[in-house]
Amino acid sequence: MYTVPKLEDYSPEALDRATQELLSALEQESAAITGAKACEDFRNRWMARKNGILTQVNDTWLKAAPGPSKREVGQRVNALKQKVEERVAAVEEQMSGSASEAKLKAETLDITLPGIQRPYGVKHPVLQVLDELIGVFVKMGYSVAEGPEVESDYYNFEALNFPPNHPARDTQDTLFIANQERRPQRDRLLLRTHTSPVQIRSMEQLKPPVRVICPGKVHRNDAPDATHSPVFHQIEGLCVDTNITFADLKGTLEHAMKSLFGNDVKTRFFPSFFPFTEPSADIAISCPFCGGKGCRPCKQSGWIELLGAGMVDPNVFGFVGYDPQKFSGFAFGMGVERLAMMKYEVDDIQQFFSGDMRFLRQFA
Ligand code: FA5
Repeated sequence: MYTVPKLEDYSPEALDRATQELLSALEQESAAITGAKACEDFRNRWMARKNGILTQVNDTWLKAAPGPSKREVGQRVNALKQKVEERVAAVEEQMSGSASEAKLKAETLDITLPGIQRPYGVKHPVLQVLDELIGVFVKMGYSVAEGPEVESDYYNFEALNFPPNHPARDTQDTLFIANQERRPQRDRLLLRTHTSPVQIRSMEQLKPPVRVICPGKVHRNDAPDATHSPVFHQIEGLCVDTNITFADLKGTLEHAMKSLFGNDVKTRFFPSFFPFTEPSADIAISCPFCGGKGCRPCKQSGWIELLGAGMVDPNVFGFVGYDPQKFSGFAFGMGVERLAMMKYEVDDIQQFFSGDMRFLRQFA
């Protein structure tokens, strides 16, 4: 490794030799530098104020030079200083250049690679029908109301004119929340069996005229089969005003069914029973699969039952403080999955809950 020699001879030839030796050492050392640390060491070795090679040259060559040679030695030392500084700067620049090149290489982004495809989500077919039906009723001036899924016995049954122990309760068996034996029966909580309790909650809050639809999830102790599910959705409708008649109910439901299934669809009203409507009806539409000729989904009858409806029973008005002499109204409750089955020609209700992507993709 190069060390600065003491000069005995200050002749121009001797100075030339010493300078040349120093410069070739500078050249050799700078060529061997590979990393940032070596680059820093190189700078310190040559340029550190304390004991760097330039400082040593200053001390051993210039300061020790006899008077007559001082001028020339000074000029040479200055020229050397400039060369060393230039070399160190060049090495440093080269290092930072190759560092940023390496950084660029490491961070290269290949924009020709195919991107990650994230498929769009779509609304579940049951929600699609639900929203479509809400749109139909909103256009007729109805507003949307919602109620709790965990409901009290009072709203789910009692205020809808199902007295305790009435046999009509058996058709809507459900899950009751545990450990409520100490509570009065009307306060006991259960999973609602229909959206009809929202009728009561709406009438408690609003004065007639009332036009609301109430979409939501309901629960029943029904064994799953092709048309039954223990959890399903309903849309309830309620209209209360002066002079509302059964003809209004028929016209409203016919319009809704035609909006959903097209103008050719026919509706048919069968007498039925619900404790909270009088008279009551079950409503069927002509089978959209066979056009009414008879097929498996309509059990060869040509008709498919979709909803229950009727004129609001005056006893129900009694529970919410409406005057039955002054007001009348109709109500209906539809099974949304059954509507979706008809609309999309799905022959098994369980498909909606299967989560099978092959089934669901058809509605995208
Ligand atoms: C009722 O739930 C009444 N609350 C409807 C009503 C409202 C009548 C207002 C009068 C006035 P029902 O139990 O029939 O009625 O059920 C209504 C509809 O829900 C049925 O026509 C059917 O489309 C659907 N539905 C009933 N049970 C199930 C089930 N387990 N799975 C899927 N859909 C069902």
